[in-house]
Amino acid sequence: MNGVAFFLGVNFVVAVCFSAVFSVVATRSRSRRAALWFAAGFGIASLSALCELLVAYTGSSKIWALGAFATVLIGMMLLRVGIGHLYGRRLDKRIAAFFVGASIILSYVIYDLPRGTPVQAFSYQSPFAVVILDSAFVVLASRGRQMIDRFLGMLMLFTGLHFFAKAGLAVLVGSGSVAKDYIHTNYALVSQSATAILVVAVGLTLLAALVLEIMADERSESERDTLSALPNRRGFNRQVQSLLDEAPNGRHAVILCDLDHFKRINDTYGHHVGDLVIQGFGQLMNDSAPKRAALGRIGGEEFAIFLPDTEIAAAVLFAQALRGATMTLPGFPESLTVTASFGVSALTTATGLAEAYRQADLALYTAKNAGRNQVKLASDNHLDTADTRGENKM
Ligand code: GH3
Ligand code: MG
Ligand code: MG
Repeated sequence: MNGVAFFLGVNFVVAVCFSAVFSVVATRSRSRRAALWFAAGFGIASLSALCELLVAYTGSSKIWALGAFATVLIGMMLLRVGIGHLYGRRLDKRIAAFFVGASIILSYVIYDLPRGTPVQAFSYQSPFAVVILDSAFVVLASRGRQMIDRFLGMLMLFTGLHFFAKAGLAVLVGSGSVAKDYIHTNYALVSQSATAILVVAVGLTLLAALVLEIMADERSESERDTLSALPNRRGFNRQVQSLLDEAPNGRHAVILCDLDHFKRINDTYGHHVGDLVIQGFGQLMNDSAPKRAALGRIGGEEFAIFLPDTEIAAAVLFAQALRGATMTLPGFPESLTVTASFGVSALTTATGLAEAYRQADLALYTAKNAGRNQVKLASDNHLDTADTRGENKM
């Protein structure tokens, strides 16, 4: 078997495999449309390898040569559409269709030109370069790029430019005097093997971008409590850790909070109303907490708040405001007043996280014992016994 035919076979199988994998990924991905466009792109582009073989081994070279050109270009354009979905820059379908149509006509026109001239070689390769370079710019110009996106952008930039290098090489070493000869040239061997490598690299990188996105979504799902819409204990702990990593020597505050007599609410009004209270309290926490705070539902009716770079007095004021707002949670029968108890502690480098939680928990316990619906402050190793019940006392 001719070496080029071998690479064409490899390219065909690789492109079909990517098409299949992207179809499967589409069933799990938030970016389902992008994955489906990638599947379609690789599927169509895989046909070009078959067309190249038909150019060499059948009588009607011209039609198959045009087919090879068109399928690669359409496949690339479909990748560009998918990239537009993934990176938030949609492609105008009419412009895309016009560009592909015009490029196919151009390739038809240049087919009979002497092969290996600069005009022929660059006219042939430029449409591929334009589509891939445009994709590269969409990726590189997108916001919130991660490492994988930067890598993809640079890889596509390189891939786009390599088409110009191919054109230069075709001019230098020749790509066969007629299309039928192409498959027997050294140029074809280099060109097809470079394509094989770049197709695999781009395909794997796109796949990695989608898989990383799926993993991030799964993690965020596994760290969220669906009832309160707050992070669960795992999500809360992770957020606290990243806030601590940002400011390891800062002075932070921890607030633990527990809804009062919640069992009684369930028993009197039903479990459904209990659920609505948890939902309402979660919403209240979300609405009233500072942007940088970490919030969490860490147990059935237990919640935690981590306030980074916050003095303890400010944390107590915040807890006090939250306590007041809890009593006016909207949407419940008048006979039902929801209250909550709070324990507040300071976290410094000397305290450590575990100790800060322990102290906040002790303070919460004291608030419960002191009659509930109040905020208690832990300071150092003893609890500050100031009764912070009521709006103005603290
Ligand atoms: P205290 O003031 O001492 O905290 O009394 P409490 O009744 O709130 O505390 P207790 O620990 O005795 O009961 C908590 C109740 O919270 C028991 C449990 O059934 C209920 N609970 C836990 N998770 C949920 C939930 O997701 N929905 C509902 N409706 N109830 C829940
Ligand atoms: Mg409770
Ligand atoms: Mg409890």
